[in-house]
Amino acid sequence: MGLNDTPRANRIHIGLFGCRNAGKSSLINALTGQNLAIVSDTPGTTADPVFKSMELHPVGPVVFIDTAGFDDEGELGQLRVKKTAEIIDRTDLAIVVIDGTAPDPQPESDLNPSSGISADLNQQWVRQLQDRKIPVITVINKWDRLTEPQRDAVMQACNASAGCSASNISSANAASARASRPIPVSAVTGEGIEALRQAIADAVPEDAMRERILGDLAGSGDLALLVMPQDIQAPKGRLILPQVQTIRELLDRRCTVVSTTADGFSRALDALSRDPDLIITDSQCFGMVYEKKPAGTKLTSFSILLAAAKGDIHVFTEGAAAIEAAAGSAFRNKAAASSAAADSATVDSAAADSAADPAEPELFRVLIAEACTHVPLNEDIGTVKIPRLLNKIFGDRVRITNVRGNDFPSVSELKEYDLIIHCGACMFNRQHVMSRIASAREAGVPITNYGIFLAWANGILDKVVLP
Ligand SMILES: Nc1nc2c(ncn2[C@@H]2O[C@H](COP(=O)(O)OP(=O)(O)OP(=O)(O)O)[C@@H](O)[C@H]2O)c(=O)[nH]1
Ligand SMILES: [Mg+2]
Repeated sequence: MGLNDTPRANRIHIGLFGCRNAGKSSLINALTGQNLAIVSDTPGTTADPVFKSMELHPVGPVVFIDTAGFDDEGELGQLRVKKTAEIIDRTDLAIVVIDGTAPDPQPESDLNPSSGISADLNQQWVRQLQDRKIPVITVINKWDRLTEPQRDAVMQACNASAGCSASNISSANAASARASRPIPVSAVTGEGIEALRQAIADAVPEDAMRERILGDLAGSGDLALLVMPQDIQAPKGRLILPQVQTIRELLDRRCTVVSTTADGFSRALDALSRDPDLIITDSQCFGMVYEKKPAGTKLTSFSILLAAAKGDIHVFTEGAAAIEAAAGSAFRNKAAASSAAADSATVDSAAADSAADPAEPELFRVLIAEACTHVPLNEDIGTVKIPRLLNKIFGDRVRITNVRGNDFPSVSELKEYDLIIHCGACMFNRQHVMSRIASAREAGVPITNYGIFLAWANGILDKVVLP
């Protein structure tokens, strides 16, 4: 990725689903005007999901996800279908591609070489996607190969089948009506591709890209002080993405932006001729910044901003409240008192011991999920700092499991946990995090994230502003 490129996590994720040979890869090539995806008449050409980032006029930065056919067979085929199904979790908008030359069961028709199996599958997938509240556009491909009467028959069959209507398109009514009809296209001649592009623009969910990170927290003329992280996870020579995005948005809003590190915080305050309107801090020095900040200055953290942009801030704060309930306020206060010590290497085992309360449940099982797949660092938040804080709160009653990247337990496996703590997910798109939140809710397990947990553990969650 070049320095000026939109990161993948900030792009609308458009998943293409359909049977093998329906023309999914050809359609991506037609939409992008480039030969990006491998096309062949051998069914099963696309094996693993393939991501293609591009600027799609008039939508903006998108990433197309080309998938293996959902009718794939055999042991390997089933594994490929599983991979395709996993893509649903991160799909903001789905295109279901139907092969117009093998569309719908019509036993008498010569249009039906595939005996209707794929039509049922198409409907199943459309329904599955719609159940997940994902807007679906249905496309009838290979239109160029059909005669006029065949076109009418295929269109009728598709309209008649409930699976062919994209009823959950959330845009304006006219756009909805337009999008609810299957769109005939030819990936080979380009017919219908412009109409498909427009349908995509109409169907993109409004909250797929919560461009505004700051909500109502900052306005024109405000003075914002940013307290940047200084830990070893910061990449050498650059800033991490949430900070870059925050600075950009503050500048777009005509704010004055001043940056400091934690150890320069007091010096930065002294250097200003007035109190800042807003301080955005690295969550790891929350406590110190809260203590020292001017009374009238609003305080929030990068992680809280990201949690709101990349998930559901209210669910996350409820998740923190669930720890409160499990731990009791006495533990919370203990954690707050020892928050400064949380960064030091020594665990106060006396405090941990005294935190054990026979009235509390035996074990508190916590899943810590990290989006990044980087090798854990010495002072890693997910594997060192948060476990240390949990030990302070729950003593040896806490059981912690760490997962990374795409390894996230199924709903039934999630039931094994009392709490999920997710990272800020700067590498994921919002839909991906929302899918995990939905799984957690289905399993009945509270979910929170790093920033909200740290704010809670430091006892100041109720003292920060939420976007
Ligand atoms: N005539 C015609 N042929 C098409 C069209 N779209 C795709 N094809 C052909 O159909 C075959 C399959 O196309 P692909 O794009 O590889 O299909 P796919 O859905 O990606 O297939 P898998 O990767 O195997 O799942 C190729 O031979 C394409 O040239 C179309 O609109 N018209
Ligand atoms: Mg393909």
